Amino acid sequence: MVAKVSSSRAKISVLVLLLLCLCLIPSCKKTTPQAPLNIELPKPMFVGTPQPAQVPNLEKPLGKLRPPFFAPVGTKNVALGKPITASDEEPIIGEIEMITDSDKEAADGSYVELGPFLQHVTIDLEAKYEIYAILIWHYHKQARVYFDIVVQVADDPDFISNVKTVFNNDIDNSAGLGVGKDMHYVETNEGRLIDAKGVQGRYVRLYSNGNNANDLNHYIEVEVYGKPVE
Ligand SMILES: [Ca+2]
Ligand SMILES: [Ca+2]
Repeated sequence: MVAKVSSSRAKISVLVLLLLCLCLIPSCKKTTPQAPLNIELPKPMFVGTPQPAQVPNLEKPLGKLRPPFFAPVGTKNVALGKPITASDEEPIIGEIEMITDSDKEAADGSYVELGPFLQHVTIDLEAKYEIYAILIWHYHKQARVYFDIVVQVADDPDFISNVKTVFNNDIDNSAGLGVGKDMHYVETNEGRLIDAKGVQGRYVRLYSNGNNANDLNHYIEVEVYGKPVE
């Protein structure tokens, strides 16, 4: 009997030791210090998030401000003032350069209007970065939903090498880049924050294919939060 008790005690001790080890292992891993991104928002043009009717697969509004987004300390907007090209080289309104000029206001004179149907813009970050977040403001004067939003990161301007898709809400593959699982969403002054999870690349490309109000494609600003690849 005594022997039995002590052997089960030994078993319990081993178990406790094992659990202790398991608990301690994660704290041994080197963790990168994180900080919330410092995102400056433009003035809101409407209250709440009106939900346009007849948009399939539409995300429900959060009903409150977006919570802070944490990324490694030192992560900043590396798209500011960087060169940008577009599938529509002669926008109907504005200049392509306005997409990375830091002006995010909704007013006329702050947005670029690209032609109808599928269009894309490509930002050259001029070096390879670890990308943690991509923020997009298409248009926020009215509550709108843009279609076929696909965001990709690559090593080359032709998007052949090391292409990674970080967002895709093209539910029927009409853009030909694959069926996307992300949801449609209403544009607000908060812009859309895409969690890019530290993906590496130099070029960022954003597609869209009109919106629920018209066939045209608008951009106010795109920010790419990253850190240089060490
Ligand atoms: Ca701008
Ligand atoms: Ca589509």
